Amino acid sequence: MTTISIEADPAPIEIDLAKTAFVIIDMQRDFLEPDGFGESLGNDVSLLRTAIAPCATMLNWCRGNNALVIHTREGHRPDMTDAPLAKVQRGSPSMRIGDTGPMGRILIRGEAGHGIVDELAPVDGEPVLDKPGKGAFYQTDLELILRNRGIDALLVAGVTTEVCVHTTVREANDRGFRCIVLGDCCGSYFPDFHTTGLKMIAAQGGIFGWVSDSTRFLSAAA
Ligand code: C5J
Repeated sequence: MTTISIEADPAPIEIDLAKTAFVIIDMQRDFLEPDGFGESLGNDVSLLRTAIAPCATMLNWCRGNNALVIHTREGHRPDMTDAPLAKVQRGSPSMRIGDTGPMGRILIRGEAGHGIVDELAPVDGEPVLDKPGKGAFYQTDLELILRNRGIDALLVAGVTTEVCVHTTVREANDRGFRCIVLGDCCGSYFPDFHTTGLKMIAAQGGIFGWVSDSTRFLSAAA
């Protein structure tokens, strides 16, 4: 057991590193790469790409210290039988899930855009969860994996802060996992949503969890 205390908002938090997993949400080409789906919708992907380097540093630490790393990808089966109509019909008719975008069919498993960016590519032994929804617990075996490994705290990273990161943190919090969201490892196309999204997690005494960053985590773990 190695217990560390991480500086965080609203207060420092103690975690046992043996019971902690690093969960990286949806760092997929379609959201992060120039020429991806996100950029084709007019978004500035550089706002998300700032999260890549801190995530890579965290990955490196986790791999060197035998910490559980879990990657998620948002997307659907090629026949889209797992995609609710209400989700598919959202947005502009020319840019919907399953349509052909700059890197293949949008949010469809197996397409180039659905893959995780090269800088954060999963390695053997790191579970990769394909999720049909925004939350990483919905219709996946994430909870089973975490319980089987005795995990009680999550270091959470990924995109976007206010959508899939937030949904996952809320789901995890309701299941009794303590979430420490690493703000510099997250990103949003809307800077004010990123800032407010992080504030919402730590507000009211940490209503959904704690907010810290990779620097504060790494200095606690050193
Ligand atoms: C994620 C989205 N990953 N914004 N998806 O946040 O649709």
